[in-house]
Parts: sequence; structure tokens; C-alpha cells
Amino acid sequence: MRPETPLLDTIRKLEDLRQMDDSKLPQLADELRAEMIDAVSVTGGHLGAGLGVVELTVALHHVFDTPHDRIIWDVGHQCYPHKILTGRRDRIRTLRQEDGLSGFTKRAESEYDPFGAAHSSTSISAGLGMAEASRLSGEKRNVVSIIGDGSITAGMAYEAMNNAGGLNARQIVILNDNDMSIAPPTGAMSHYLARLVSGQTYRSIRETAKQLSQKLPKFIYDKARKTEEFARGYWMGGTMFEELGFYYVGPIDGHNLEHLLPILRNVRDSQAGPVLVHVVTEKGKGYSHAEGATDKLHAVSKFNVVTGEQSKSVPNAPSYTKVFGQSLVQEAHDDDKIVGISAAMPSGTGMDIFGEAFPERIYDVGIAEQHGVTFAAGLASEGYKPFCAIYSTFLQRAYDQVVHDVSIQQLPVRFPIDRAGFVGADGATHAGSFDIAYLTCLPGFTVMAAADEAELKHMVATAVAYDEGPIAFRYPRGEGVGVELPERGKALEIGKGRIVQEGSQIALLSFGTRLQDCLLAAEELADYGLSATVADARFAKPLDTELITQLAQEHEVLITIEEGAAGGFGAHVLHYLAGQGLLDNGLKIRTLTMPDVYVDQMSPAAMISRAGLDKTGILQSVFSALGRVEELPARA
Ligand SMILES: Cc1ncc(C[n+]2csc(CCOP(=O)(O)OP(=O)(O)O)c2C)c(N)n1
Repeated sequence: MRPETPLLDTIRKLEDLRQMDDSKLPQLADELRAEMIDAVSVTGGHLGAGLGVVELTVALHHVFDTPHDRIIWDVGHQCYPHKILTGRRDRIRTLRQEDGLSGFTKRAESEYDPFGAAHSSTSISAGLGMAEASRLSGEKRNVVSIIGDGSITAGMAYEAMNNAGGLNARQIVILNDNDMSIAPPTGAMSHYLARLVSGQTYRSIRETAKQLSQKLPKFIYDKARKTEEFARGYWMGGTMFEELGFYYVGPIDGHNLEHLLPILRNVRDSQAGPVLVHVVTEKGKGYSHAEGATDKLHAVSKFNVVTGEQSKSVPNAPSYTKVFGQSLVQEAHDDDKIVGISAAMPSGTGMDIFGEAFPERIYDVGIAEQHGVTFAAGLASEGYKPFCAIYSTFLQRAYDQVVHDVSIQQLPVRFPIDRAGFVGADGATHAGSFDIAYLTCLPGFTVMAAADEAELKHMVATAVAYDEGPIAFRYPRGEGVGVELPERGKALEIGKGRIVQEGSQIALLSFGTRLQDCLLAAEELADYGLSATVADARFAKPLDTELITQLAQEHEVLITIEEGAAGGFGAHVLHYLAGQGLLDNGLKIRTLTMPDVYVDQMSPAAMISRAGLDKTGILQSVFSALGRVEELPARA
């Protein structure tokens, strides 16, 4: 007997999926799940979330007329099954690779991705905009936003629901409740959802259909009867979603297509105002190694599908994240005013290390960066020393809180900024590009960058000791450079850099971890007979003006280098030099920064090299400043 063609292979376009009989969809879902596991095993990436929405993805594309109907995945980290079904199966093993598919939804990649994401909790707002656009233009379409129980902890989701309820917008929200964020979810909302799922107030199946027919304005009775036959979905009155003006349907089993399909059809055909379908799923569903893991394999490196074993690179040095967490624990033993704040990223920020040592002094506020920053400001106003640990990219969301609640009041909130600089496979949405620029423009803000892990330790100590105003210190993703760590960090003098190597003609002034490449470049410059001074600025604000003046006056060429967007450290150095007239004597100066483009996913090393922020890039700018660029060998 010939083996049957897998159903997944028969789907050339979405129309094939739409024509498929409902009875075949569970098998299709199984194949889709296997395909996704296999793909991620060779690329690495987000695994658990996608596995949890396989059936939901199949059901949505079967029921809705995408891309005319809009499907918006919140965060977008769960969209791999969606990518496989929407014409990207042949490229799915290029996920998160250079020139490959993005690990998130992306408008430029496919018409089936109507809205790009990667930062969370935007889907209801974007969906509402699309729903209103469709009402205004008269072009009738369904708009479905899928948001997780973690992502719905963010204020923005409620701002959107408040607006949608007020407008009585024709919008569908699917709450994908897997009782997990990256870490187990925290906060009252999570308890509330748990009560909805496990509460005693479920109504009977018959009542469910009856109530649906009462609540949905254009309820389709036949389909409701099917719902009654197939679905164990329930209707409950009085949820907070209803108070916000949504029709609430659920909770229903998000892995059971016999439940999902009739309810989605019903909602599609009978909807008038906003509807929220509460779907219960399991993160990591269908892959035992994910189901059994405490983090449900949220994100993985390449792995062996059979054993679940992930490939590990042998670290040469501890990660910056770990050095930060351990240093803070050391400091906190001596200072009981230190408290830690994380916005749903305890392990990513090293705050889990602090939390283990001081469970009473750690706050995981959920995906709520804005609240986290103002909450920290409140703590600081009462004399506490909050370390508000938020990645560079996610701190963007709390910018007004940083300015208005922290900076203007000069409150001593400490900002450890992890993932500062290029981050690699997560691409432009996750790059820590802007923090230097957006913090150094704020009056009275102290901004540091660690050149290596020992410096990071000193910066933690500096932040503990500094109580006069807000202070931030940035450090990159990944492991340190392998320098010896001091027993204990020592507070640095505010606004003072250091000369690492003395020279006479060329000055390389680094802010952050690019210092290592400056040292390599200086070594090579010596081969060309050029003597280089290498300095570590440590502070982008306040600037070490004495050091900068000296470098400008005593060298022919001055190069600044930072792993951040233009408008940051180099811009401030230039501004200072210009203001002092120190550019008037023919100083040759170059400011090396990230390029003025959003850099898509590739390895961090490739990003740095393309940006010209590696040794070769530094050499090239030195020689171009000297007008001797032809002396350099071309970049390999
Ligand atoms: C603004 C913002 N903060 C933090 C993150 C990091 N992050 C990515 S996924 C995630 C958890 C999302 O949980 P949930 O919405 O429940 O989705 P699940 O992964 O459980 O499917 C977090 C905190 C983010 N993407 N955006």
C-alpha cells in the first residue's frame, strides 16, 4: 500500500485548507506541529508558544478569509505554525537567520502578517484600528487579535478594550490563556483568569447556547445547536470583559477543533460589537520535552528532537546578566534598601538570582514596563533603592515614565539595562539601539556603559552608592570578555573615564564593550607605525570633559565608538568639542555608531561587523580620517 500524502503537503494555498473537511483538521494539526518542532530543532527560536496554538492557527485560517480578514498575533513569537500555513513553509528552516524569515510577524514579509510585532500587548489596539478602518471604508472584514494571558497584563491591552467597548467596535479578541508568561504569570489578573477557568459558576451546555443566542445580536441558531452538540464551551455572565463592553465566550478548550470551529464560525457570522473568546491552551502542547519543562521551552537553541537536548556553546566567561544578578545580591546583603523590579523577565534580567536570595525584595510586575518604572519612582521617593531591570528595547515603552516620573523629579531609580546593543536572531525589534540617545538627553541623568564584566560589577556598586538622581548602566546580551572579576565592586567616580592604553597620534574613545575591539585595533595600528591611546569613557553623562579635552588636544585623530544609534555618546562628545572650539584646530574626528537603518536578524558578530563597529571598522575610520584608506587590506 502506498503511504498517504501528508495533508500538510496538499496545502499549496490557504484555499486548500479552507476546502478541507473539518474531520481532517486534527490530523493536519498534528502534522503542522511535527513540522514546527522539526524546523525549530534546526533553527532554534520560540517553541512553546507556537506549539500551544497549532489547533487555533488551523481553525482560524480554516474559518476566516485571510488575508482579507486580519489575524494579528500579539508578540508574534507564536506565529511559526501560521507562517508554515501561509506560504512560508519552504523557508521555515531559515527562521531567525540572516536573509531568512523573521521570528515574529512582519508586514514586509507577507500579506498574511497585517501587523508586525515582537513587543507585546499591541494586538488589540492595532486590531481596533483595522476594525475602525474597515467600518469607515465600508470594506467589510473580520479582525481577530490573539493575545496571551501574559500579554494581557499590560495596560495597553485595557486601554484598547476600553476604547473598543466604547466604540462598540466589530472586533474579535482571542485570549489565549496558557497560564504562562515566559515565567509563571504573576498578579491579580492571572488569578482572575484562573478563577474563570476553574470556577464553579459554569453554565450547562444548553444554557451556553441559549445565552449565546440572547447575547449575540445576530446569533445563528443552527450553528449554535452544533455548538451545543460539539462544544463544551461555556458562557458566563458578569466577567470583567463584559463590563468593558465585550461579549465574552468561553472558556473553551483551545486544542479541540470540534469545540473551536463552531464557536469561531458563530462569532464570525453573528458578531456586532467586540467579542472576546477565552481559549484555554497548554504551552508546549504535543511535545513531551516542552510540556515537562518548567518554562515550557519558551525559547530554545537548536535541539535533538528525540532527546530534547539543546545544543550548548561552552561559555568562556559568565554572562553579563549573571554577573549583574550576583553583584546585586552581594550589595543587597549590606544594604536593605535595595529592591529589585522586573517586568515579566526575571531570568532574562538576572533578577531571578536576586529574587532567590531576597524573595521579599523582588517585584515581578508583569509585562508592565510603564507601571514598573513609576512603581520604582514611588519606592525611590520613600528612600528605597529600586533596581528597575528592563531590557533596553522594552524600556522604550516606559519612556514618559522615565522622563516625567523619574527624571524630572530626580528620583534615584537605578536602571540596569541588559541587551544593550545588537541582539542577533531577534532582529530589529529587540535591538538595544536607542537607550544611550534617549537617556543622555535627559537633564541630570547619569548614564554608564560597562566595558567588561568587571566594570559591570563596579557599576552596580556605583549605582548603589549614588543617591542624587536617576542612574542607568548598560551592558550587552551574552557572555563577558573573560576578565577576572573583583571580589567586590567599587563605586566609580561619577563622570570620570579612564585611559586604558597611552599613545600619541590616534585616540580611540569607547563607550561600552566595543573597548575590546579598540584594543585590538590599537595593536594593529602599531604595525602601521601609528601610536594609539585607548580610553574607556565609562560615562556618556556626565561626560568626562577633562579626558575628552585632553584626547582632542593631544591627538591628530579622535574616534568615538558605541553600540548604539547616532545621537548618543559620540553626538555629545562632538557637541562638547564644538562648543569649546576644540574642533577649530583641524582635529580629525569620527563618531562610530549603529547605522541609521533597522537591522534584520543575523548573528550579533555579523551585525557589528556590518556596522563597522569591529576592529576592521575602527581601522577603516582611522585610515579614512588620515586619508590613507588605500593602505588597508579590503575587509574579508
Ligand atoms: C513589551 C514587552 N515586554 C516584554 C516582552 C518579552 N516577552 C516576550 S513573550 C513574553 C511572555 C508572553 O506571555 P503570553 O502573552 O502569555 O504568551 P505565551 O508565550 O505564554 O504564549 C514576554 C514577557 C515583550 N515581548 N514585550
